[in-house]
Amino acid sequence: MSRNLELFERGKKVIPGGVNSPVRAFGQVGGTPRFVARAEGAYFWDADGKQYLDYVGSWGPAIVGHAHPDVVKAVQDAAVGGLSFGAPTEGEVVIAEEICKLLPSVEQVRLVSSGTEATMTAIRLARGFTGRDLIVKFEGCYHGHSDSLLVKAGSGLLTFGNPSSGGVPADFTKHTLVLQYNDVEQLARTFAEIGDQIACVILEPIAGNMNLIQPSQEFVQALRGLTEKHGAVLIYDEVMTGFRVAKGCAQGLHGITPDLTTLGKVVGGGMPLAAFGGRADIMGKIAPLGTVYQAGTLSGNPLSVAAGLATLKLIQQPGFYETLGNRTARLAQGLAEEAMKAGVTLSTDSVGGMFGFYFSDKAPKSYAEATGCDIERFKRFFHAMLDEGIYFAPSAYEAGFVSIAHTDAMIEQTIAAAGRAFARVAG
Ligand code: KE4
Repeated sequence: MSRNLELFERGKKVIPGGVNSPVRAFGQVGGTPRFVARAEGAYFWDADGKQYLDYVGSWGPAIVGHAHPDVVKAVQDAAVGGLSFGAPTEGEVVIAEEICKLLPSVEQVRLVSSGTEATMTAIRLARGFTGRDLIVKFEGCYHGHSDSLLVKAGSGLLTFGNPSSGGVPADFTKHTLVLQYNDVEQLARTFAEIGDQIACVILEPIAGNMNLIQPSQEFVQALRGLTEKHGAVLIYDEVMTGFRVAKGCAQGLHGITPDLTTLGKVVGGGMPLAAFGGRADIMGKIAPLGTVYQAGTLSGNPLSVAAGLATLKLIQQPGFYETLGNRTARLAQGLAEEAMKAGVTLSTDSVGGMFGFYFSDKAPKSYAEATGCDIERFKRFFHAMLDEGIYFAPSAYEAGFVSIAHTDAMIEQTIAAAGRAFARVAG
């Protein structure tokens, strides 16, 4: 029996589903999850010692490659000085200054330990700042697992959310409006009708949780204009896109100044560090200054801050994003070329170090289009690539991630492997 299977069977006895986050269980693709024994650069080795080229990278954090010597040393050096104090440290000031330097829209920032905490608090802050209850999200966007965000579109014009998870009372989602990504007309109609009741709109500025879906410039411009006009707080949830798609994040690519931004993943370099920040007048409402409460035992802990600072230094090296973006674009192009050769219908897209591929004739622009892709063929392709030693996200509704450690040769090796995999799934 493979060690992966043995560990999975053992794990399921003591951990629900054998995993500590649902997507890791291979539920959509079937088969046995690969238990990572160790990772370095672009690779990880599973419990059976098999090597994989990793295009998940911990769902985004590993942008400089796994176990980068600078990041590991920074964490080791921090660890010998103590792991957590529950008291302020110099490093927290330094990384807050760094984030504010990199993101002009962020005048003040608060560190937390997960993206869920960051978005949950950003929404509470927007509600506290505006005195309004209603929030808006978009179908197919994921912002972590806080109750008011676990909603699916309701029926009817103003699609107030229905809980998408067990254990979430309807009362907890009745103030959450779910609109369609990239639907400018619905957005305008909604704001015309109830814009002055809306506390905030939270957006994945480049969606990565219904596969990669880019917004139209018209959509992001309309969203910024309408929120400004109606006094609603615009929250750019850049937990995934932050320092992933560009040094200036998605807001830099869009030329949009959001009121609040949430960060995670890359900003912590793989350690538990996330953040929310933005306009000083809004951030001034958070405790201990204001009445909006938020707290965290491990917020800003020295090891996460050390990993984050080391990572933020590495991504600012000259040419980092040009190289990363070119390699990612080459991967997307190569996948499309190989699929065409095999007669398989495939579209691809990429932004910075993030990519998506879709078994459909065009890149989806909405949740409905994303769910219309050929999932069965995706599953077969996923496993064919796993056989080739290439690890893509185990879900058709996730984006892929390239690190700076993925060399041109590795990208070409992946494209060649995809050619063989497409041939297996054609027809
Ligand atoms: P965490 O609580 O998982 O740190 O962050 C939640 C979150 C918030 N906002 C966005 C845009 C996110 O993508 C996420 C988490 N992303 C998923 C990837 N689809 C994490 C992977 C998982 O759930 O295991």
